[in-house]
Amino acid sequence: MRVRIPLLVAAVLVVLPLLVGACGGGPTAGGGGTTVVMTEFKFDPANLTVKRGQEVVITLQNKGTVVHDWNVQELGISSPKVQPGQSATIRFTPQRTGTFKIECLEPGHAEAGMVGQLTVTD
Ligand SMILES: [Cu+2]
Repeated sequence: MRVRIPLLVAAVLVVLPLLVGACGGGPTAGGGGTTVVMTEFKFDPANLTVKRGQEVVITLQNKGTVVHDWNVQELGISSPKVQPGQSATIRFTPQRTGTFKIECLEPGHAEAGMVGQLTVTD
């Protein structure tokens, strides 16, 4: 027993970080989604082109100092409000082709330039 317990502890210490590492790196690194960084007062990238009928996954990263959000009102797409330093992921499947306005709906932000364009193609 004196030998087995330290071995078990050692095994757990080796295996656990591997499991945690495997889970932690998965969806964001390899998911194929797009990341949009939000600051005062812009989206980076501001313009996105996507395919009609294909699910779009966008991770919104707020690297600014005030709350921001990401919306395409014409298509009924609204992100949650993202607090400074936080991220949120939104998913949608556009059903119409065209060019649509992206905007932050916090008061004054769109007017300050926090806008972009979502282009949906066939
Ligand atoms: Cu904003």
